[in-house]
Amino acid sequence: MAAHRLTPPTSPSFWRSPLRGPRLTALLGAVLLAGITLLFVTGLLSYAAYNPDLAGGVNDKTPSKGLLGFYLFDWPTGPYWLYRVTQGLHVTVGVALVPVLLAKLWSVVPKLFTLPPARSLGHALERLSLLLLVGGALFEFVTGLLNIQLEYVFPGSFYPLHFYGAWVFIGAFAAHVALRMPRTVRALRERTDPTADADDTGLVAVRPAPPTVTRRGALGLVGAGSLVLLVTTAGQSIGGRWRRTALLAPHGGRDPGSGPNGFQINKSAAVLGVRAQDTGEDWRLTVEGGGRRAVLGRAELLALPQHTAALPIACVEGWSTDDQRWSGVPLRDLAALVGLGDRPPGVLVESLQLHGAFRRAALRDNQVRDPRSLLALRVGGAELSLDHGYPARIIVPGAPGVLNTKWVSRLTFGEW
Ligand SMILES: Nc1nc2c(c(=O)[nH]1)N[C@H]1C(S)=C(S)[C@@H](COP(=O)(O)O)O[C@H]1N2
Ligand SMILES: [Mo]
Repeated sequence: MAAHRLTPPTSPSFWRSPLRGPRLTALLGAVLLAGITLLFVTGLLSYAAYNPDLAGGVNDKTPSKGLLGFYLFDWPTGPYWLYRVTQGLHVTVGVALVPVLLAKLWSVVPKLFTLPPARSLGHALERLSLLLLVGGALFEFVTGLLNIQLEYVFPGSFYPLHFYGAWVFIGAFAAHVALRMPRTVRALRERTDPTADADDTGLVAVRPAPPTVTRRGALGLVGAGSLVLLVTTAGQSIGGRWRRTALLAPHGGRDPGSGPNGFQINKSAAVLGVRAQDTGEDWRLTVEGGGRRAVLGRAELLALPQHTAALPIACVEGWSTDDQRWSGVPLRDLAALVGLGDRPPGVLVESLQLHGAFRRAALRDNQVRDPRSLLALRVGGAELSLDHGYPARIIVPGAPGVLNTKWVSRLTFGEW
């Protein structure tokens, strides 16, 4: 026995679990192939939804995204729950895949220690790509999880990190899938693993320990772990009665109080430096564009025709409010006040808050033109509460929550 303890991890006989083998790795790999593809697509959608190309980096500060921005398109305003679904999927599936990712890494960890480090140039390149693959996966999952758990630990810089990381990771991932697909398909077709002698993958233990759990049992444990994460996360975006199952949701599960303003608050007025004197009687909205300017108080805004739209706020963190009945002045009506009523352009929205990352946001012309896009003054039939953006906040259908600027002080219409 003493001799076994001295076996280094670089020796094949160090790794003794009888569970490892091409079939386990292939099954986990197939789940990850489907899941990570979904994460990549919903991630790209999320990025496009930010209007990252507008206003020279108001919404997105990613330096020189260059070619990587090639696929960007104008994010639509309908269906009004669009971002709620795409981002809810991104975050929920990402969280639920964590046990699968860990199990997959565990299933191939002996390969990390294989000696010699490189048998040939081809082998060296392959191992380098695996470094990008594993490093990229860990990086994307860790930055994503930190962002949803810790309320933007990296204000502004999360997006470039997660964005560039995604492209590096997906490149290595595509190469890995292409290289391993034939062997994976074969492993999935075979009913039993080859014996260690015939093992061409180096995954099967040469000196297996007695089994403590069957392979099916181990997969069941991973699946159960994913299911628990799924059920305790999904409620924050599905909402309604499911919200109560969102035990893991850091923000969506918090008690927001009751009444018309009783829904999630991520950042309060106090935290962001919204001063009482700036939201009181003296508050004015400045509307600019087309060389004209209008300045309105809250009573004047309330005297304009009011429209109502039932819309959720869906945050990049994956949580979402239920639909709320917002009412206020359509953005296109405000554009008309400065003579841009026919085909209104986009708008730059500014908040009166003193601190925090999201003091400005740029909306595209299609968002301004949608009659459900409002400068909201009321919600659920009541005044907006201070924490929900009193005296006035933006609400736009289908868009990420971050574009729904609170405590608006200025709207500048123009081709952003
Ligand atoms: N002025 C201002 N508006 C803002 C924010 C902010 O930090 N400042 N946060 C945005 C984000 S990220 C979201 S998801 C929505 C909802 O945030 P809340 O829950 O803090 O109201 O408001 C948006 N509007
Ligand atoms: Mo958000």
